Amino acid sequence: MNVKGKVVLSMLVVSTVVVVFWEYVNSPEGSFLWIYHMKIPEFGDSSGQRSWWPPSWFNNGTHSSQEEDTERGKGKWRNEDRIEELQLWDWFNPKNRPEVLTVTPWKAPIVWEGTFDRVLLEKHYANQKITVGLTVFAVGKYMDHYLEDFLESANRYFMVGHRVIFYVMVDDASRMPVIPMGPLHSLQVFEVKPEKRWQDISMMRMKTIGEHILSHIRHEVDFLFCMDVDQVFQDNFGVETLGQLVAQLQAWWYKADHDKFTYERRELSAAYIPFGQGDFYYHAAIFGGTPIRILNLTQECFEGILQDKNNDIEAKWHDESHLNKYFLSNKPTKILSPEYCWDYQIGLPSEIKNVKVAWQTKEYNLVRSNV
Ligand code: 5GW
Ligand code: MN
Repeated sequence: MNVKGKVVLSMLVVSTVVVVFWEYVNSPEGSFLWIYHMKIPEFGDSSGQRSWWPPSWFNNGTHSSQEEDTERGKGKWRNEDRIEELQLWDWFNPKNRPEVLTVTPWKAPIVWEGTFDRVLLEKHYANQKITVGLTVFAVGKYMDHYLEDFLESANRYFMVGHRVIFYVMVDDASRMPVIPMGPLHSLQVFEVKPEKRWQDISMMRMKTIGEHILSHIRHEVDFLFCMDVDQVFQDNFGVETLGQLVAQLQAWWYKADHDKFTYERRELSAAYIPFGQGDFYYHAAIFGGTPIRILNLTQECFEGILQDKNNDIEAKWHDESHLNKYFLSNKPTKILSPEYCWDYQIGLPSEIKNVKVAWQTKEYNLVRSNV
């Protein structure tokens, strides 16, 4: 090779190294994993949408995909590249809870009381001036029965000291209870069309959350949680729960054998998980992550729900079955212990040190008139 050739070759090598390094330092997870994620079909078309989304026969015309494509291209996602994450070992100490499983086989933390350094985490996220969103649906009698307790307690315990936006979806905004909000908290109320079948109320949350992320939530929050309304906060649900993709262990199943999990076991369903597979049984009452990851989750779950409807099958535990299927191939980057969503009907075993959210009693005879 002549001198000119050598110069060109070395310039190519140097620029490749610079580009790869730049991608590395700018990736939210500080690793090559993120680059890999960007290349898989999940986000690979860079449109943030799938061709089926939203299906024409379900589209109520709230947004145009063209417009969203351009906006995504401009990087208008509030969280994109903005939030720096701490190294796991700076804030997480699994050895403090030797009696429980604190790390998944894929090395994600399972957050139990005592495993995290709250002071350090608080300081870190306060510096980043984060905003956290929380979606909750209260349709029909669920509004009168649960919404006030849920929001009042969330106001007291959810992400205290950080900016919070509650996104409340109701069928009749005129019946919305008045709930005083803390100075950093705001409330946005949206009306949704009530579904006739209760299974559909629960499942259509996936579609509605996805639409709201696309049309506004992605500009407004860095992290988003989605919760059932039939529960109350009892202690701090803080920044230790934040992550790219966060799943909740179901209180009745965290000690059970995998093959006893109530996953969907019929092959015809999109939520099918064969025996011998599956990591944990996750609870659909709490999930969270960055808006872009939650968008993907809601879209994929809703796609599964639609596919099942076309095949005249409904998964055993509805949206929860599809969520469990999603987490099988999209591993959560953080898992919350059952202390974050506890059912006192179980009692209070010694490993449940501090209950952050408790299930409300299931008064189905009072609230499920539309069954
Ligand atoms: C109504 C009848 C049967 C099942 C669900 C409903 C229902 C659910 C409803 O009438 N209104 C409503 O807002 N929901 C939303 O879906 C609530 O946010 C509720 O927390 C969520 C899931 O339904 P859940 O809590 O009854 O389901 P499980 O799995 O906790 O029993
Ligand atoms: Mn519930």
